[in-house]
This record gives sequence, structure tokens and C-alpha cells, in this order.
Amino acid sequence: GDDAQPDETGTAPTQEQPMPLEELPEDTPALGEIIPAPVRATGDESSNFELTAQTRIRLDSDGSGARRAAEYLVDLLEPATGFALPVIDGGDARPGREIVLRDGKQLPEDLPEGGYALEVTAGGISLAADSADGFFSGVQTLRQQLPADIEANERVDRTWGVAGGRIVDHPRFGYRSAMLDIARHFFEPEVVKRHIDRLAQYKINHLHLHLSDDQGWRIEIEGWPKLTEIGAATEVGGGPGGYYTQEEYRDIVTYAADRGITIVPEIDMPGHTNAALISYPELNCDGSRPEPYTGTHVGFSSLCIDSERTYEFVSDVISQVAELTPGEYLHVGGDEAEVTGEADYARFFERVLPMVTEAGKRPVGWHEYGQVDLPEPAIVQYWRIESEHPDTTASAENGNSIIMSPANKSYLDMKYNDGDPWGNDWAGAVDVRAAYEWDPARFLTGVGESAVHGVETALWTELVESESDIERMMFPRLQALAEVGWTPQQDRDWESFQRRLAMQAERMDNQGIDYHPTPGVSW
Ligand code: TNX
Repeated sequence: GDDAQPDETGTAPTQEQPMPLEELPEDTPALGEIIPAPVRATGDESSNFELTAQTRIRLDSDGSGARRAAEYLVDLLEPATGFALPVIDGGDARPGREIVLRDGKQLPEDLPEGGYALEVTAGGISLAADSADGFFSGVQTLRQQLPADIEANERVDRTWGVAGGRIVDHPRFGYRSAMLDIARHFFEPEVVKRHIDRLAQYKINHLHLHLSDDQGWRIEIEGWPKLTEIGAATEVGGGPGGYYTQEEYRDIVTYAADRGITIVPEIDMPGHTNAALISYPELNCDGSRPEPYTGTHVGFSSLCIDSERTYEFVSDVISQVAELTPGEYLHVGGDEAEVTGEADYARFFERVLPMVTEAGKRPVGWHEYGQVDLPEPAIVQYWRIESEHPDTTASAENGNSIIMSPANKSYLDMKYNDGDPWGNDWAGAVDVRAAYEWDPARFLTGVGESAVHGVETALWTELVESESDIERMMFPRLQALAEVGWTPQQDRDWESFQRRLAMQAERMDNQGIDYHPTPGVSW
């Protein structure tokens, strides 16, 4: 462990320093008792901090990341405390009454990317980072170090303590993600926004939106109005469907960015395209219009590979989606293209992948697209359950980074337990312990630590119809995957995790999350 002393450049004690909060309220989490577990936490019980109505937030940083994280922190703390915490740029230290966000000067030199240091003393709190990612992660740590009452959306009149000490922390993987399928069932922007709030608190920094499938097309594309007039009007089970206008989508992207989350848009091609095919019959090889599809089968649709019209369509979609999305990635699907011949499939992606890179994005695809000659920046997302998968191993050997989402660990549409009344089950039941106990760098033969880009959970929504369904399937398995993606493998331990998970129950209750109180956790 690192027992480095608090540095002098922190909020140094002076004679005006208030008394340390000797009696921390009992419900204050001990330093480091959070999810995901931090790399290093060194408590100092003699120097707790108290957040009061006089606390202010001071920026000592040139970057915009600190400011955005500070504004987010204000929004997080305001409802329960009732404190109007001002954000002050520069200025002098105000011992005992401030939270300072400072750039990386005081960080350990070898701190990996995305890291931060949080120092809590009676004299103040200092959060140091050298990236927006680091500041947002530090804010989430501070949030979870406050009592669960901080999640209340009404004022709670009480003492707000933070346990003293120092946390130096960084992620194992830079890409920690969750996929939400809004194609099988559509979800309104405000549902997605609440989802973003909930993901962010566990340091998930990407949200992959599955924007199109056989059952629905969910994003407005200029010049192709029938995608949203016809293709968006269906969903599994015959409900009304829906879509995001470009403006609504941009708004979601901004909302996510303000919480440290990058949107990864997916347009699934060349299969999973029935909704596009009913909108524009010219995209079918025989030019006829298929029936709308509201069932749950996969693998029956394909864009016409030999038609130039297909590439005009794909090019418009990719360039517009790329333009709407500032993040690094664009996901092109590529899964279960069972009615597309092998050679056609390869020919399709040989034309489509350059469109993605030319639009300035890094392609991501489900692992099937690894059969194609991929450019090096392309990322492969593994979704099967087998621990041997020669094609994906070959992709890794080819230098392509792998996102790990093995269905028997990270598919949150699966049942928790065999006897559950609903949930998918092709990958078996995925209980919270299964979601926790695996190592992304040891799951797949030939895909070790350096080949792993990160981890992603997937919530397919064939059966998931409501926001409460989303919550039940995500929580508490999302917390398990969040720790899989963040915490060093050697520091992960089920007993410790399930204890910290039980502490999340009250926080989730306060946030109104309808989580699944799964057996095996002492809630
Ligand atoms: C497989 S995983 C699919 C999806 C389904 C999911 C249900 C993947 C890339 N494709 O189309 O929704 O199983 O678990």
C-alpha cells in the first residue's frame, strides 16, 4: 500500500481550520467502502471532513473537465443537502470549507490514465486528476463516501461527514460500458437520461445504444423520412415504438457527456434490418416490401449487398450518425447475418468500414465481423459464452482490441436464476455472483490483458418493456460488471463486494431504482 502523507500543496491546515468531525455519523461509509473498489484507500480517522452550507467548490485547473465535474457535483449534492454550493474559479484557499478540484500536478507520476487522487482532511477535500474522466470518477467516489441520504431528492437535515484519508485510484480498463437495446422496445429520452444517471455513479463511462433492429428503427436520418414514419412505428409485441429526432439524440449525447459518459451509437447491419427494409423496399434485392416484424426471432433479414442504393443508404446513415456523435466510436453491428452469404458479408464490410473511418470514427462490431479483413483501429465485441473462439483470438492477434461481453457473465437480459419467471436463458442464468466472478483477461484463450479494450454489459429488450424492467435486470448486476471493469483482479473479492453491494441498497432505494434483491447478498 501507499502511505504517502498528504502533500503540503493541499488545503493546508491553518489556525482558522474548523474542528475535525470527530464523531462521524454512523452511516458514513468508511474510506474505500464503495463500488467499484478503489485501487488504494488509506483512512485517517483523526481528520474527517464536514460538508456544510459554507462549503464551496474551488477550481484550480485549466481544463474544462474539472469545471464540468464540479458542476455535476453541485447538482448531485444540492437536493439532499439543500446547500447552494458555489463553484469558484481560482482564488485563495478557504481551509475547512472547500472542495478543490485541481489539475494533475500533485498526482503520483506513474498514475495510469483515467486516474485521480482524493484527499479528505478536516482542512478540506482535494480532488486531483489530469483528465475529464479522472475528475468524473473522483466525483463519483466522493458521492459514495457520503451517507446514502445524499441520494434523497428532498432536503435531509443532518450532519454530512466524509471519512478522512486518501484514495489514489485508476481504472483497469478505459472502456467500461453498458448496452441498451432501444430497438426491440423503445424507451423515451427521459428514461435513457435516468439510465445514464444510474450508470455514471458506478464509473461506467460509455453507453452503447442499439438504435436499429428488425423490430424498429430509432433515429431520424435526413433524406430517409420513411425510416421514422414506417420503420420506427413497431416494436416487439405490437406496441407503438418510437424514435429520437436528431435534436433529441444530440440532447442525450450532451446529457451523457455532462456526466462523463460517451455515447456509442449502433446501426446493426447487414442483418437485423427488417425495419429499414419495410421503410425502403428498394433496399431488398427483389424490391418487395416485407412485413413489419414484432416477434423475437433473429437472423432472417439482410440489406441487398449488390445494390448501389444500399451503399447510398449506409453512407448517409453513417455520416449523419457520426456527425451527431462526438465520441470516438461507431458500432456497425454485424451479428447474426444468417441470410447474408459469407462472401457478400465480407464485401459489405469492405465497403462500409472505410465509410466509418472516413467519418472520423473507430468502428466497433460484434465478433462475427472479425471474419472480415479489419483495419487495425477496429474493435471487436465478443458476445458468445465459449472460452475458445478462434476467430476472436485471430482478431486479437491481428491487433484489434476486444470488448468483452460474454453472454453468460454480462448479458443482463438473462434470468438471474433458473427458476425465475421471466428473462432470456440461452446463455444460462446469470446471477450477481457469476456476473462478478470472472476475469475479462482470462476468459478467452489468446485474449489477454493487453488485447482487452474493456467490458460491456448488454441489456437486450425483447422481454424488457418498462423502466422498472430495465432497473430489475440491470441492478445489482451492473455494479458487479462495473467492478470487473475497474478494480484490479487481485483486489476483487466476492465477500467484500457483496458487503459493499448491500450498502448500495439504501442508495438505490433513495434513487427510486427497482432493483432485484437477489439471494446470496445480505441486503
Ligand atoms: C443475441 S448478442 C443477439 C441479440 C439478441 C440477444 C438476446 C447479439 C450480438 N445478438 O440480437 O437480442 O441474443 O440475448
